[in-house]
Amino acid sequence: MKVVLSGDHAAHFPAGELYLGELVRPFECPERWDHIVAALDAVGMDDRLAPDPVDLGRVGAVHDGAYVEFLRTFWAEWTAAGHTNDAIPTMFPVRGLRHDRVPDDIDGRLGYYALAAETSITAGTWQAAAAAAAIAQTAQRLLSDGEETAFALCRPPGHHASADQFGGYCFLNNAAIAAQGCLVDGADRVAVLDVDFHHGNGTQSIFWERSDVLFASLHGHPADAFPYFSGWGDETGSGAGEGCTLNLPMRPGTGFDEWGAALDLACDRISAFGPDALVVSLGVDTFEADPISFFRLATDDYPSVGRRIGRLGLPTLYVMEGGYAVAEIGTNTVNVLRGHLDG
Ligand code: 6XA
Ligand code: ZN
Repeated sequence: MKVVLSGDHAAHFPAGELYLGELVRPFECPERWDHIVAALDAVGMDDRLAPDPVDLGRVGAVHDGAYVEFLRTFWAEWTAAGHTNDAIPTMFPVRGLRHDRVPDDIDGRLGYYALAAETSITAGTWQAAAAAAAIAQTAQRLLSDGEETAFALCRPPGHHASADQFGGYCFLNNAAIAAQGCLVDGADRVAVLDVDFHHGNGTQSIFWERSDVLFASLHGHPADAFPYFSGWGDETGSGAGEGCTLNLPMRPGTGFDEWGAALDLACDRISAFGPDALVVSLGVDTFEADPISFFRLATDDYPSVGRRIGRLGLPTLYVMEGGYAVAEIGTNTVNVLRGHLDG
């Protein structure tokens, strides 16, 4: 399996994450990447390549152009306004407020384009986010050119980013960019399987009305877990996309028996959809020792995750999302990939 990766990820490491009323060291930290690379090394998965430059035209097929421009120019505008510290959004266009006016003020625009306040923006955020999107694009092209599998080692992750909002550690939706790229490069239908602990609200919203992309997600129930305001089972898509969204939320303490059964259900739905390619939003924050999540998957469960996904027999692109048990993130991630390859 080819692995696409870039050292540019390290440019994104804000000083703090707003977490339960405190500024803490971000859970989404650069060492996550180091541990994954070390685990790939340990099993000899060394077929690696750097991404081609990001294709912003294609990014614009899933993101709002003004939002991408906001991300690209944010740090210059923020510092021009006299700020030297990282930026944290504090005011949002919530219930009862207008969504149709984009503020001029940079702090106002920060809130307009944000869905949550835990995700700080720092000097290198755009460099890293653009590189992550480029990684997804390059890995997608490998798949479209005939590779059976590929791993896009993206950081920062992407699945919470909607067409025009960042948050949940995400800026550009790497998985959605890849899924859309598959369609542009010849696929008629693509499935996105999101096995990260958190609901991929951004991916869901991007493809909500689309019949050419199936979005299936296993995640912590939104009554109990971030992002709280999407991911219920009754969210099934709308318009042409009605029935093309499948949400399987699960409660605190869910272990592999129940989670694996939900995965099988999602895989059955994917088979029935008949896609030409599969994009997997691969988070391993389902792990029992994850510091911010509440499922109970064990390291030894992850090969079975990859095996079950591999049994679909589809060209499959794994796109890295979350996972914050840093010491184990590499082994857990590689276990999924190896499970897929070993069948
Ligand atoms: C904020 C939690 C953000 C979760 C990000 C994540 N308190 N998404 O892992 O998959
Ligand atoms: Zn997650």
